[in-house]
Amino acid sequence: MFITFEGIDFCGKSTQVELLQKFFINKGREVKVIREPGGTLISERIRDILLDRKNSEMKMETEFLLFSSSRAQLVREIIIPALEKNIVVISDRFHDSSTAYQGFGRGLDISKINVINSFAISNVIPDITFLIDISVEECLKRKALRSNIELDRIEISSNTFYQKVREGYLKLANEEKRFVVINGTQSIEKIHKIIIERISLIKKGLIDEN
Ligand code: T5A
Repeated sequence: MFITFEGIDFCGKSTQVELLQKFFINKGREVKVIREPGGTLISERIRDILLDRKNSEMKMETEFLLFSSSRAQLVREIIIPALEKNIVVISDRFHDSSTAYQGFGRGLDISKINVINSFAISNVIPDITFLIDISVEECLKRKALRSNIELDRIEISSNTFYQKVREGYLKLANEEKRFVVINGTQSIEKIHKIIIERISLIKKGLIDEN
C-alpha cells in the first residue's frame, strides 16, 4: 500500500506521518517512511540544492526538473522495491506537490508537469493521498512559532504563492478520487483518527481492527 501526504507548508503532514508509522508498526506491519524531496542519497543531495536560500537565482523550470529527478530516483531505488515486498510505503509529499507548487503556485504549464510527473513516477500512483488543508493565515501563524529555525528557499515565498498552492491542491483533490481532504486545524489526535478510519475503509484486509 502506498500512502502519500500533501498540503501547504506547516499543515501538519510530518506529525501525521509519524503517528501513522507508529500505528502500522503496532499492527505488526513493515513500513517504509520517506520524504520528498529526499529519501535516497542522491535525492537528499538534490534536496540541499532545492532548499538552499543561496540558490535564489533558480529558475522555476530548473526547480521542477530537480524535484522530478529527486522523485525519479526515489521511486526506482526505494518505493518500487518496497511495494514489491508488500511493505507499506508512506511518503511525506509526492508528485502532487510538484503540480501544486510548481504548477499552480509558480505557474508552469500543468500539461507539461503531468507529462514529466508520469515519467518520473513510472505509473506508481498512491493508493490514497491525505491532503491536510490549512489556510495561509494558519500557515503563517505556525511559521511564526518556528521563528528560531531558519526558513528555507521555498518557505520564504509570498502569501499569494501559498494561496495559489492551496487552491491548486483543492482543485486536484476535487478531480481525483484517491484524495481525502482533512481540515488541518482540528487536533492532532482527531486528524490521526480520521486517517486511520479512511485507511481501514479502503483496505479492510490490511488492518486488523481488533
Ligand atoms: N516542494 C516539495 C515543492 O515545491 N515541490 C515538490 O515537488 C516537493 C516534493 C519541502 C519544500 O519543498 C516544496 C514544499 C516545501 O516547501 P520540507 O522542509 O520537507 O520542504 O517542508 P514541508 O514538507 O512543508 O514540511 P514541514 O515540516 O515544514 O511541515 P509539515 O510536515 O506540514 O508540518 P509539521 O507536522 O512539521 O507541523 C508543522 C507545525 O504545526 C504543528 C507542529 O507541531 C509544528 O509546529 N502542528 C499543529 N498545530 C496545530 N494543530 C495541528 N493539528 C497540528 N499539527 C501539527
